[in-house]
Formats: sequence, structure tokens, C-alpha cells
Amino acid sequence: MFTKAIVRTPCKAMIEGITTANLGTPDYQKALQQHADYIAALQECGLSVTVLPADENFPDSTFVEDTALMTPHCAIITNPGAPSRTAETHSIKAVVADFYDQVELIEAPGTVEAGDIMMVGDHYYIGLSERTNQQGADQMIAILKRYGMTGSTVTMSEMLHLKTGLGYLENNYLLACGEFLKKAEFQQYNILEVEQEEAYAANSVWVNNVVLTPAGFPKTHQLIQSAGYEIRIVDVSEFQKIDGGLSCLSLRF
Ligand code: CIR
Repeated sequence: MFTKAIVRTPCKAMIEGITTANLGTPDYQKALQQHADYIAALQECGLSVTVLPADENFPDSTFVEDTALMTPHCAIITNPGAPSRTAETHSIKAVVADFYDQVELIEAPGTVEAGDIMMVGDHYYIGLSERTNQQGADQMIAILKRYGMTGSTVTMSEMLHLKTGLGYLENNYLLACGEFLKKAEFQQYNILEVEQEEAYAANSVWVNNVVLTPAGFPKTHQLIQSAGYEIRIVDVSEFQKIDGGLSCLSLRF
């Protein structure tokens, strides 16, 4: 179970966030409202939420998930592969140190964005994407090992981050779409197949037995409910416009 979360208020510069989505420019006021509802959803799941102030220096800084991996034994500050995001970690490091005695770092030339990391118990799957490289993954796996955990890499070629197309819902259930459906390493799970037209909803998040899932994807909502989960729908349309999913908006630990 998680007890805490860290989020960062979106900044006005989010309208210049990195995007491939072709869905238009985010409406900043709407994004603020959606972010407030996202915080409310985390609180409803029992989490105490630390809200960091907007940082105008980094358009994508609301996507805090990419900057750190929070494990039960240590926090690992990443080294984001997108050049405009690399220095987002500086301020996160100080915040994370308030919650963890053990804080580790990924160092260049290794790059990691934690949107590429999916936790399944003590094991962490690490996607090798355009943002996370082999050296970064190797450093991550070595750190996990030192704290009694394990990691393995997953090859990928179609999506931004590993969790763009995967969401582990605990109890052996895995939401998956696209290139991840047939991967050998995931066949041990009960795969809930997200249809291509609803691919964005594969990035749904288990938080203390409730699954937070994006608004607008009824088939996936049904799919998650059919596996026995309660869902909490959160509208994150303004974040989708800059390629951000539900999970990216928080660090949960
Ligand atoms: C980026 O391209 O870095 C942001 N516009 C979106 C980051 C989304 N993060 C995530 O999927 N973990």
C-alpha cells in the first residue's frame, strides 16, 4: 500500500511541453483544475500528497514521475534523457531527501526516465526507450540489487515510455496494449488487453486497491472493472496533449 505522493503544479510554460500528440495546445486553466482533481483522487485513496510549486523553467516539470524511482528501500534520482528535462532532478532531489535516508543517483552517460520503469513487487521492468539507455538501466539494476531488489530490461520501439503502454494493477493483472501484448516476459500475467483506439488508457494506475484511469475510455474502464477493481476516473485531457499520462503526474510511495 502507498501512503504518500509528490506532485508538482503544472506551470504556464506547459503549453511548450514536448509533444508528438497532435491534439492541440493545453488549456492552462483547465489543466490546473484537472490537476486539482488528480490530487483529490490520490487523497481519496488515502495518500498524503505533497504539492510542489510550479516551476516555469521546465515546461514538462509537472511529470514528476520521470525524475525519481521511489522504492520501499531507497529513492533513485534519475537522469532524464530529454535534454530539456535533465535538470528537473535538481529540485526533486532535495524534496525526496525529506522522505528517504537512502538517495541514489543515475549518472551520465546513463539516462533513465522513471516513466520507463514498472514495479511488480520487488522486481522492476525497465524499458529501453529514446529516454532510457542501456547504461542508465544497468546502473539502475545495480542499485536495485544492492538493496535486495531486481531489475530487467524490456526492448521497445513504438512508445514514449514503458508505462505509456503498460500498467501493473497488482494481483497478477497487467493492462497492456500494442507492442507489449506479445512480449515473452509478460505472458506470466493475466493480461487485460487495451484496444488500440483506447491505448492512452493503458496508463492507468493502481493506488491502494483503486485504479485511477483517464476519462474518455469506456471500454478500458469496463475491462478494469471486470477484473474486480473499483475505478476512479480522472480527466487528464490537457496533459495528454503533451504526451503525459496519469502515472507521470505523481511519485507514489
Ligand atoms: C515528455 O515528453 O517528457 C513529456 N511531454 C511527457 C512525459 C510523460 N511522462 C511519462 O509518460 N512518464
